Amino acid sequence: MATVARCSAAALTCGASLALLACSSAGSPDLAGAIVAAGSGGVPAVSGGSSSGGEVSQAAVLAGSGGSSSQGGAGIISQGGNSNISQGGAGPQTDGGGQAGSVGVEHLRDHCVDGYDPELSDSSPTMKDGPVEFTKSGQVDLIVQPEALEWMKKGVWEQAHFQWHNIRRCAGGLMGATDDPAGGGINPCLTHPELVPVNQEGKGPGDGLEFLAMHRHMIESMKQLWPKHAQQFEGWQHFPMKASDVPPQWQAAWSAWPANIAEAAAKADDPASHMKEPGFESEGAFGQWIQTTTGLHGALHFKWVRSNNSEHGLGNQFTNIDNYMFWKMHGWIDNVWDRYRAAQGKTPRDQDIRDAVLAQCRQMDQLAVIVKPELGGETCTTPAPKQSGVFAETIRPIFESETNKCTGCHGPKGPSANLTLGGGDCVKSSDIVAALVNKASTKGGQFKLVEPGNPDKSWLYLKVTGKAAGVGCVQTGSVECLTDTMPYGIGITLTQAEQDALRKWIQDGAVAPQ
Ligand SMILES: [Cu+2]
Repeated sequence: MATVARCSAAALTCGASLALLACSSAGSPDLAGAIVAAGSGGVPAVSGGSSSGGEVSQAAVLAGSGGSSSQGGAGIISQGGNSNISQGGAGPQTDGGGQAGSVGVEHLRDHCVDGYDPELSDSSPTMKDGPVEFTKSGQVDLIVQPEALEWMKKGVWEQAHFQWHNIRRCAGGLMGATDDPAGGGINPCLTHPELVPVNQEGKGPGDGLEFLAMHRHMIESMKQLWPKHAQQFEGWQHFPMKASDVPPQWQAAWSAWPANIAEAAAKADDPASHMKEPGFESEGAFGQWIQTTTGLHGALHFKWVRSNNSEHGLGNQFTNIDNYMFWKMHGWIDNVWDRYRAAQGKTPRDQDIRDAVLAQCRQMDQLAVIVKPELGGETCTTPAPKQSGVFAETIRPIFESETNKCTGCHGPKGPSANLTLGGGDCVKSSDIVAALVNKASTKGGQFKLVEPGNPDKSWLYLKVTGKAAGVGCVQTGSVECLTDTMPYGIGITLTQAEQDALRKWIQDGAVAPQ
């Protein structure tokens, strides 16, 4: 569990820096009404460019999960009023915007801590419950409502979710990491090694717990955004064992589970009776047991795959969160996790789990910003006061220069290594310095980020001058050594004069700006 604790601590640091940002909904596109042009049926134009045809219609009847959708009305998913996508509107790190009456009102909100406000569409009469039928190649698949789909696409949740799994495959594993364009076309294994978890997929209870916590974060978020339509994201209470447990569209394809899956599922449904068995040693072990050891997770994904309609399919790793059954099956995993905790006398709201979920929220946000940098863009409306002094006038511009681009990754939102070096008017220079001076590095062993008077022991200086590998960095506590030169994968970009300026500022005491 050491890794999880470390992860949480790092996440809280990041949270502190995020909380400094004043987010305003003024710049956010109004999601209400932007999403669905409801009306006659037809071929959807799904935003995000992933659709290549296929028909979307509201599913008529639900089964196995309660509730019923309204009839008929097919919807056309469109880009609608989301004209200002570069503002990042509903991105994972803003609060989604669009609250009535709050336009222009500044507020601080950290969705990983405070949760999301409901979307306006939650109260809209056009928003429906239950699944939407997506038909292609004569095969019907079930997806979430267009309002939810649109929100996820704007925040690049499909890619962020994929990347969350991807960085757990950097060292190989079932699938192997990829920079497939469908997943955002990035490979954080190479570009953001600081995000690569020690716990690789299936390699232990640490990964098992992160797996549970990450999907809980996603489920909780969707329920916060659409509390009146939360049923859509509600998991099965019990593992579906017969055709009538699943929506009608899937009943004809029903077949019995393999014996080993049925047996494991029955155990998972009743963890209290199996607490002494292998796989039940800890929550993380339980998560791993569900995700990999027993094959339960994979069997659930595979069960609702259509052979010629993978566009939003449960077998499509890039888009599977679009699928209605994704939320049913992951919701079931989430439910049995709570049952496991209850068997230990714990509750879903205990601090350890809140921390674990928070850490995964942060990580998914960071990945989303890497996929779509605009999401990390400027959203504050109150610029920080202008400051003077060597740091503000000479050093910070080095980090923000078009050549060095340090703040492209170490910006105000979701910064790499939780380190913000500037990046826009809303970042206060003295805050940057405060987060550097005498502060421990996250991947620099025994070194501080900046040790006043001592540039040769200042990790920031060592990293940008290519000297980090030669100074005897040793893992200190949980702080490993990542000695690559920054910018990562490029090598030294600071000119000699810039390096000298940074050196002198540190030598002179790393004085904070006024
Ligand atoms: Cu997943």
